[in-house]
Amino acid sequence: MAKYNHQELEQKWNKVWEDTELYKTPEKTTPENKKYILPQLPYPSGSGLHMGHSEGYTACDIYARYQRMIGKDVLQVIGWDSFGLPAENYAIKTNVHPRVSTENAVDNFRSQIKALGISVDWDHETGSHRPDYYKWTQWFFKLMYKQGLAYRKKQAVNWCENDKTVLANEQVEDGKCERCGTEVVQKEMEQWFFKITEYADRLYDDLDKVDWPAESVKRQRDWIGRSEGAEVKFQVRIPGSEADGLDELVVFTTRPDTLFGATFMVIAPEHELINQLIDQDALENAEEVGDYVQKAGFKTELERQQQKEKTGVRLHGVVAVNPVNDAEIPIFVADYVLAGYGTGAIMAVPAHDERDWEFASTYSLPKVFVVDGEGKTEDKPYIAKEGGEMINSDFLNGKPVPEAITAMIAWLEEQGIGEKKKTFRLRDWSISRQRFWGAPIPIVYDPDGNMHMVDDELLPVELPTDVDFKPTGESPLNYSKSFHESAAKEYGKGWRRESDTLDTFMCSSWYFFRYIDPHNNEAFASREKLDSWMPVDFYIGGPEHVNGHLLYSRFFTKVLFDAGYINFDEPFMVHRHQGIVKGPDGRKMSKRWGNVVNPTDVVASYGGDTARMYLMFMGPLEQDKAWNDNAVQGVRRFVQRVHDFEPGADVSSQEIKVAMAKLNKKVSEDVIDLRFNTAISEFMKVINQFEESSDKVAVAEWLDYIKLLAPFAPYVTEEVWSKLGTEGSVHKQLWPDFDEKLIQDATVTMAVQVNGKVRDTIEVAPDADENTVKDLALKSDKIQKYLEESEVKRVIYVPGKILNLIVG
Ligand code: ANZ
Repeated sequence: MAKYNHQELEQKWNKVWEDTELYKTPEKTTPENKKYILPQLPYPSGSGLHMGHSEGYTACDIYARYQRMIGKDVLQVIGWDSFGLPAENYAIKTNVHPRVSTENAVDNFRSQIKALGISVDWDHETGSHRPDYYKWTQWFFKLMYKQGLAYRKKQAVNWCENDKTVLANEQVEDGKCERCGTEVVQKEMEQWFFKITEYADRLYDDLDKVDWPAESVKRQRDWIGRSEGAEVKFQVRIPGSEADGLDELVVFTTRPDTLFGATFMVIAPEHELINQLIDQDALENAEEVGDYVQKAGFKTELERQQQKEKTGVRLHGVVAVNPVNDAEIPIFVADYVLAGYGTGAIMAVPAHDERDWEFASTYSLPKVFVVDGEGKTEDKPYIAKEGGEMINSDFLNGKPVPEAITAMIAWLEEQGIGEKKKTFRLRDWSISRQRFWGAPIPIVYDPDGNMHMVDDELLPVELPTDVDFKPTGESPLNYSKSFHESAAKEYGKGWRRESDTLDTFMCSSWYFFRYIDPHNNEAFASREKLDSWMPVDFYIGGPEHVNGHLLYSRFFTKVLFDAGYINFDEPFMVHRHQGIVKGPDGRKMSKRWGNVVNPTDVVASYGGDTARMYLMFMGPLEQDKAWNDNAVQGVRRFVQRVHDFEPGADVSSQEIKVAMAKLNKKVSEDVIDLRFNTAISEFMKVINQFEESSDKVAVAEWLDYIKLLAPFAPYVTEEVWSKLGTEGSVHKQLWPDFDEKLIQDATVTMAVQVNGKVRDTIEVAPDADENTVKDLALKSDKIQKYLEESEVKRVIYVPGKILNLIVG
């Protein structure tokens, strides 16, 4: 027997598979038979594939290979999220142009992925930094614009001083840049935005349509942050004046039921009322207010939310009128109210809100309880909603809170001073970046500064080469001569291009559409292919993308749906996460701890089969787990044993047939549920049994074993398959069937009842007939005790479950 040499063996099969185009996607498919299976696209970094990638790709690949073997048409693709900050930062550090370093990284990634035996169709590969890809990224920008969903606005945006760029809210973690950890500051800048907020309601509701981890659905919903309540108008006036008042103050509240308890108002420092009152000369302490507003401007939103002490300044000279009781109540400006949420103004109900309570305590303002219920005391705010009942609230008195909310909204609407309202935490998505390594925004400006979309025939607007890509805070493209000259050539003298580039999250919001038709030059993908392959059936990726990429992709899909390009409005029907692979010391793999295990080294020393199987054997896919070198060697020995095993019987023994049927059932179920670790233990158990009695194992059963193992260990199974003189590739075989009867347990324990009460249990065959079971039951002394003087009148029998003797 040939010695197991993983290097030779794996290289050989990689070449054969490539030459025979083994993983080519079927030309045509049907909605019932298609399986679009996708691992999240990687960012090709200079340091190569890491364990997280390898884990996700392997899991996806096992699933895909299984689907092929049960006869599905599988599309599995990997491409590159190859624009963006990391490539640029790497380029800045090493002084290699991002175009060069990115292509190198891509080549490296591709060969590393191939060495893991991942069965993707490389004809479908694409990368977001390639002009034939970003032509369509630019087309999507235009689509957003045409749909009224792209706009330019001067706004305070998140700014990272280190990376010298704007960041989306999703790219800020705890007030810091997610890439480099620098404290993010707010900066007023003209930016491009997508109106993702217009889709907030649908993005929230349609999560009902998908099969994602419950925790991720919740996190995305929390991020969208839908709040249901009411907007209420308060009149603002000079105290005691009869006139209708100066202005109106509109607040958003989730608790309109507590209106009778609103004893003061608070507005955000940025609220427009302040300037209006100053203009109208109505503010008595304009200077003091101005100072406070200025100071608040130095704080980040996070600081404002987290600060313990509530500060504020009363607006002297004006009051607000509570519409339910005409009470004149003071108005404060305070920075615990945020400008960007709701209306930037609140009615404060100190008796039932923590922050308002603290503020009222500091400024000695009245606290009026309007909800009563269990646990209410006078020395702290009473927060309960469920179970509370209204007091001190006129027409609401005695009503439970939910009913009071509805009644109050009805009253406000009747009076024309308020309405039911939903508010969202989600903000519009800022998509322009002052960086080089991204897709140019397809906009030109005429000599008068008016903006025009670049015509479709002139796409892509290509990234120029005559640019110093180092960041300065201004867009590097501003200084490219060729970039702007090409606009003048196309449109006329004095025309210039937009110099900002697009956020890379825009590139990755639609890549799964491109994968199905990556070489199409007429459309981002043909309608025919969209209709037959989309949506993605199975998507694997990291949980860190829930509030960014996954939300943006859903948004893009809905926009395409609304514009009539596709007939579905959710991109990823089933989504699963992989956990984190930690270092052997249990810490996160990092250069800093010197605990990085490189997948490529594992492939070199042990082989792709071992790397794959060990990654899956470590534990449940979605859990975090630590690397263990000894266990890798154990898996490697298993692969070797598969390679070396020789069946010795003409016909397998019954025992072996039963073991195989059980293995088949277990593996088939585990693959679907992604419980690869338990499937692998079962393979190990069965090979032990085989080795102990190889003279009882026939080639037929052994080949079934090999087929079942093929998705996990594609190389060694192909080798064994070819050695046993069978035709074609093991990866083209159909998943073996098994006989259910073989694995039914020989007997089941059945309860025997007398008049409905369990009196004994007996062991019977699961499909035994009624008479056999009854005779057996009647032999039991325990049962006889209850039958003494009576006879069996009727028998209720559910095979495998119960026997009930009705006596009387
Ligand atoms: C009166 C009230 C009474 C409130 C009560 C709460 C409890 P969520 O659920 O997070 O949406 N609020 C509204 N706009 C705000 C802003 N810009 N900055 C800070 N706070 C703001 O919270 C909605 C509640 O947060 C609103 O309901 C409002 O306070 C406050 F017993 O109004 B409430």
